[in-house]
Amino acid sequence: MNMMSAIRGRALRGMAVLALGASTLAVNAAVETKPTHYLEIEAHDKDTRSLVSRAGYAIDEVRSDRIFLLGRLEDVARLERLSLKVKARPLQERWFAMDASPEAARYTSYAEVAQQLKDLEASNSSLVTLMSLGRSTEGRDVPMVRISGKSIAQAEGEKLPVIFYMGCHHAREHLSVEVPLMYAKYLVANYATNADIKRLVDSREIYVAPIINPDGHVYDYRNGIRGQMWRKNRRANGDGSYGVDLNRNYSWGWGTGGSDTNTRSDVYMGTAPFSEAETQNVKAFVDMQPRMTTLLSTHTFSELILYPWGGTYDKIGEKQGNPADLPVFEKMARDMSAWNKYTPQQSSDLYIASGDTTDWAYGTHGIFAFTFELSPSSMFGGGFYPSPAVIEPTFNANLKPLLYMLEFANDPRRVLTERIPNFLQTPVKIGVGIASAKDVQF
Ligand code: 0X9
Ligand code: ZN
Repeated sequence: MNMMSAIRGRALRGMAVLALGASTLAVNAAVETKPTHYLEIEAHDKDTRSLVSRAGYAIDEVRSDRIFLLGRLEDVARLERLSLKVKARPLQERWFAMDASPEAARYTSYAEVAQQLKDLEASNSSLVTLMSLGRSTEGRDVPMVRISGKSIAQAEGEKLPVIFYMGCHHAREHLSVEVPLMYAKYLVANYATNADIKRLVDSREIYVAPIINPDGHVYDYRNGIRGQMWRKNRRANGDGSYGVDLNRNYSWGWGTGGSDTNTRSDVYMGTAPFSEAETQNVKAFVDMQPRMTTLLSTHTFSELILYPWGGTYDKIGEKQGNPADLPVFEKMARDMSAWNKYTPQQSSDLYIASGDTTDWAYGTHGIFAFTFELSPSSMFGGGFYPSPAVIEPTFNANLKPLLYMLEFANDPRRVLTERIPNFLQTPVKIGVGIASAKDVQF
């Protein structure tokens, strides 16, 4: 199938055909090993952090002298056997709270995301096409919008650059849904009145898929009550356990460290690279987009801008990749950090983790692929379920970084030689206010 017909084949007109999955609140009967404690581990360097990630733990928080992760009391002894110093704190109820009130902002459910993207298409059909990236393990569609002033045929004829924004590989990372969702709406809402947005939307093909892992999101999402603290997808592993870590299931360096063969681990890598429907969806789409130059996968939390490699300490170009790309990644990450004040770094400086989205996208396709770990900076500041009051400021802080990626998507190497254009140097009007006070002038 050629690319155009493949994309057309995936375009879905109307929510009647967007499968929302059978029972959205079904809870599986099998016993899950839920975390009970937040473990604090003394760790002064990346080797110590990688010792922990290689032992099959998802590290949730990194500080200069310690790390934190969700675990259970039995993990304390296990980690101590690796000669680590560990403290365990019982999880606090407030760390699970998905606050909501009728008046205040609240997190968006899967069905609402699908509906809002459908509405976006309905009221802006010349710019927006609702599609499905594919089906999830439990049969839900993965909603995605294509945003462009040009048709697919025109975009192909003009060889427009393609950029892909994805959210929610990890179920409990709800802010990672909100930012790409608000961004899609922002681009459409500002097209008619903002000449720079019009220029970019007319000269790029933009794809936004806010929930790559719908089953996990539905399982985790609770409006106004306790979330489930769930990370993985909802694959039944066949032994009573559920879930594969989608950010360990991509093929580049799959299974070479920082992921686990134990099905109960939060970083379970799956039975094979791309064993999961959700990562297959991303692969099938990206593989047929030769003009895709840039990609962002939003996650939470920690306030970081990460770039490859994550599966090895080697720098880009040292053994794999093009050495000329390293300064481009570094400059992009640094430029973007001026707006959101996040820390720019190579993924593996955090800890080794193999099989993530960005290593695959860059390694296989040369795509300038970034992971943003959005707010907050710590579990103690709200962790995976910060107050929904942070949704808007988090979007505001990240709007310019997202627009910057879009600006340079036609040739990311331009960041080395060209100034950041004026429209990114002044506050961006977002319709509901002015960009964050964190905003800086270059
Ligand atoms: O561990 C992950 O998958 C990401 N962090 S999260 O807390 N959202 O789970 C970070 C991935 C960055 N990649 C590597 N460190 N390799
Ligand atoms: Zn994540």
